[in-house]
Amino acid sequence: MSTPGTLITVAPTGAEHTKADVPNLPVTLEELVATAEACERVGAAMVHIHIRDDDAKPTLDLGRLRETVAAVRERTNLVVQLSTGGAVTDPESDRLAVLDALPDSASCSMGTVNFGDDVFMNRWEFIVELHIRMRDRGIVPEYEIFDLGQLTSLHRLLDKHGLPAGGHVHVDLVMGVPGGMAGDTETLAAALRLIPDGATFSATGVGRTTLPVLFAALSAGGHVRVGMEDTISYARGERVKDNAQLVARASGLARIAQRPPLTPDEARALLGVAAQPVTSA
Ligand code: KMH
Ligand code: ZN
Repeated sequence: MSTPGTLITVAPTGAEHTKADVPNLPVTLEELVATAEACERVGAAMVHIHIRDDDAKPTLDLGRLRETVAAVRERTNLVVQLSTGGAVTDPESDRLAVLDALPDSASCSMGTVNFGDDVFMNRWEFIVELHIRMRDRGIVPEYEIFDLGQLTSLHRLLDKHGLPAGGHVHVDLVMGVPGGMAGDTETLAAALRLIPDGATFSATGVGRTTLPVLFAALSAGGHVRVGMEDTISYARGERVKDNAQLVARASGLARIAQRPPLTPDEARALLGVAAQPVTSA
């Protein structure tokens, strides 16, 4: 399962933080693309994107998503991953329609989970629909795992419906969500026992679990996701300056672990993402 290099994904925005609370959150197209450029310079190979509207509120507007995919492709070489998770309030129809923006990759959350005071709903039939539509469009999924039972669901999905586009299975363990699995080494080790043979994994720790999960993932031969979607604290009492600061820290630790950051092209090869993007469904 381990590879020599580390895939670093940046999740710069998310759907939960408000611009009022986090003024340095990238919410406009220009802020997002400038962030993506800065993060690529310091070692990111993939960007996990949620977008905002003119009022900085989360949106799944298809026109904006298409414009975002095009702009990030034009100004970076990053693997472009769109969130199909959206915000907890987004309807399934809008979440499925995200795929019409034809990103290189998209998230596919593997089950329903309490999400702080909310519920992040992912019905089985919806998961299957995402998986199949992604394969039809040549979009490589990243299976988002919030709790251990969701890895059992992933086995069920692959057994019943086959491998995804690209033929490779890549999982992201999203740890430390209030309502999901804990973000610590013991839980990561438990998750690794359940990951499908041949799959790669990355991990991200939400909030104060960011560093324990980063260290645990690197030591276990995994990849990492960092970004302001998942944490806005850099250290105790110190706010994150920008996403590139988090990526730079992860890159430094990956180098110390003798597993330097993968380039975007190396990440494409790892994930089974086509060198040339699919531009029509
Ligand atoms: N915003 C969360 C409710 C994903 O991007 O696919 C869901 C989420 C997962 O962030
Ligand atoms: Zn997300």
